[in-house]
Amino acid sequence: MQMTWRWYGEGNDDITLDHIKQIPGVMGAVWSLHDKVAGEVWEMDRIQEVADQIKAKGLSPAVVESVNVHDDIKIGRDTRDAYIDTYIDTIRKLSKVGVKVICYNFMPIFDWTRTDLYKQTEDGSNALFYQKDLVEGLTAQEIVDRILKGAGDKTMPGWEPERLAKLEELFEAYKHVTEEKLTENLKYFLERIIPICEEEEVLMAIHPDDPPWPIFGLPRIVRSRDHIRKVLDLVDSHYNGLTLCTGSLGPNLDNDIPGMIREFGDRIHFAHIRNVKVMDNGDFIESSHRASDGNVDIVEVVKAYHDGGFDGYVRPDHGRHLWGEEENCRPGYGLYDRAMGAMYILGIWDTLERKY
Ligand code: CS2
Ligand code: MN
Repeated sequence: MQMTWRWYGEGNDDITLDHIKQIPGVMGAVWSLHDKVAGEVWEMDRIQEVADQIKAKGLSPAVVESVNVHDDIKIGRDTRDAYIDTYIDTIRKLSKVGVKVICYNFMPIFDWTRTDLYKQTEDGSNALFYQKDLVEGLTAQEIVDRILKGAGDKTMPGWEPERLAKLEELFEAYKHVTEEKLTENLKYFLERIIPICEEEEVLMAIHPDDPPWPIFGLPRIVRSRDHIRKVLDLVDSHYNGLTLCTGSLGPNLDNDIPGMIREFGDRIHFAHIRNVKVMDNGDFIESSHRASDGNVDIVEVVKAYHDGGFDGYVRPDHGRHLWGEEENCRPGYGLYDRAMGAMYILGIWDTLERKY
């Protein structure tokens, strides 16, 4: 397994490439052009610039998270072909600088959804929290207002204020997009891009829906074993693969995550590892990576990867905010808990590598 770290870019992340280099075992920076909204052209010189910055520090730019998919593609509007052309152009350009994996998601309107970005926990740290009855009781607009207010001046991928300003229009556009329709639209997208990925040797890795159930009446199609199987079968190519995110699938306790890792095997191109603690009422909070701190058995997760000879990319996903770092970091993307997470994962991995 190749350990990586999500980096938001020069001047856009308090955690610099120099910091990242000091975390044992990290070989790559997971990056994106974070100022680009879905559907925008990625210029070659901008791509080259970031890849060069990463390479100059001896790190690999092999993973991009994310190239976001325009809503018109998910909705299946006539304009989708032009947006797919732009997506293909980005795939080709990324391949030129050594990108091997592109992580993306196919969630309508929202990326990961929480009700609190800084929920206090007993030990004084705070973390991303999902309160089920609030999401069920509030309108989408109320949740958006809550999240954007909580985020303050920090930008969060998938929560672009400009895009969410048109929430009503977006919901109207998705009115007839059922689970089946969304799946068909994903198939259409994949059928066009996967041949290019095969040519350019760039692996696509769809990220699961977070939380793994429909919210605000919007369909969600990457949230269980059966859903993922279906997505991988839409286009049966090694290049149509998965980002297996334990923290996204974890809040549904019926999801057997180690089982999925064993089943999907070499179609997993990128592993996101994080833990969640699920309460009896269905609320959940992001916990430390340690298996005993949450409901995802991270030891079993790493063991499943190890048993399968996983040699793809992995990163510690969200972490809690510790020691006051929430003043400066993006929600879920502080330094300390993620660095400890990386070490926990590598500790399990290294132990499994030993033959006693
Ligand atoms: C999140 C997402 O769980 C995660 O990794 O931080 O924002 C994720 O990057 C996107 O859903 C992938 O497109
Ligand atoms: Mn993830």
